[in-house]
Amino acid sequence: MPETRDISPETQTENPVLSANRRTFLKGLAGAGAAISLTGTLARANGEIGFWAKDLSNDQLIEMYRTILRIRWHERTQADKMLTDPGYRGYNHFYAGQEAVATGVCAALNNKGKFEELDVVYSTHRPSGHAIAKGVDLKKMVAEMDFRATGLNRGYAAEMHISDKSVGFLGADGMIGPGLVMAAGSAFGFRARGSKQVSVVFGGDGTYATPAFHGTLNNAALLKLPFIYVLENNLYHQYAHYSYSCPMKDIADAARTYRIPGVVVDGQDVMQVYNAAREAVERARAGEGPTLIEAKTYRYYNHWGAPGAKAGELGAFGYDPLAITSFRPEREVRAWMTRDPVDISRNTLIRWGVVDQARATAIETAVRAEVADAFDWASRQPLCKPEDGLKNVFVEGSVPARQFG
Ligand SMILES: Cc1ncc(C[n+]2csc(CCOP(=O)(O)OP(=O)(O)O)c2C)c(N)n1
Ligand SMILES: [Mg+2]
Repeated sequence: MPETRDISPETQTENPVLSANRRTFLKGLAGAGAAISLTGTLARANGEIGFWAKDLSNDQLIEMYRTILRIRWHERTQADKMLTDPGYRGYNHFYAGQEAVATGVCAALNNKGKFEELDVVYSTHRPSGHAIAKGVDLKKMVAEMDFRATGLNRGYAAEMHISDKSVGFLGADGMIGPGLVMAAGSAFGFRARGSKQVSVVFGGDGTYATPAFHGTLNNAALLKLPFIYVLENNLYHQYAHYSYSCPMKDIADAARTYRIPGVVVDGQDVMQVYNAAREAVERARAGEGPTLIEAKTYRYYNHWGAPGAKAGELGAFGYDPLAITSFRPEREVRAWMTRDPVDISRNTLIRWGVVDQARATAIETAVRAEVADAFDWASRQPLCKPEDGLKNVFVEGSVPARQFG
């Protein structure tokens, strides 16, 4: 059964396993060859989650830290642009605060190689973090969000429809729910072809009350599809708390209905997310069927755009006359910000002896420069032309009907 625990920042304690010095911990494990118990941190319906992060190389661990930073600085830079640059057309549903979820999940996937071998990710209306973690070209994504003709999707997609087949990022989706159905369709295709690929879909707490959630999990369970649903529970859908649409504290409990593993994970801790995702991926590749992962997390900005935010500062707070920012208490936002995914991942790497403070700072400086470069490059790209609006939308000529079978 999925573990139930209070994950509010006030009661959150650090994972005792991850808090231990990594080297000492690994030494202690040597020869034991035992399954590692993360009692009190993670559990799934039919057993404990493996501590997969211990197998990652220093380079892989640092790359996860870089990804978290890349997402964070993308969000901060774009929010500042929206607040200060009247000529900037871009917008976003900001992902800051949730970076460890996309990063930990995508680190467990195959993101490079031939399309027929890639694991695929379907995203939401809040896609920038998922896209960056899956490996899309940052410059082109930044250009796309500003409607540039050389953007990832030639400026046709902007934020809510970005996609990049070359890395298996099959697209953002403005609708709440249907992403699950499409992702399960890919998973069905993989199973039918005998491929080892895995299909992952991200979604929010707002999807629980949709028919797509229940229909998809039911069918994915019945058909044992290589399908993973990563539900990012950031407590709110738009401006309503999730308790308005879900009777359970842990949405992962729903997995019990469909007899699949339901995992609750601390979405602020990339190692925990990675462990849970890796376990689900192993299960899916082995033909054992789907997993529901519920990552408890929080977004620092508001539902959409940057109301309540100030340039140069992280997050959005306070009261505004349109009541867009006042749906959640400022102290709740600040409490969650004390468990910041950037800090948690940096501190873990330092504790494990993977980097020291100076190296961590140098990595962050380099990522900030990379993000600044991407925005600079994008700002010099040609804009879409209105007359091109209907190009690449309709197929010209006739398309022969084709029978599958
Ligand atoms: C089918 C559908 N209904 C309503 C909306 C409007 N809408 C956009 S985002 C959103 C809330 C989504 O909340 P959640 O799933 O928790 O994701 P979050 O925004 O918190 O990341 C709603 C209701 C929509 N896009 N699609
Ligand atoms: Mg939500």
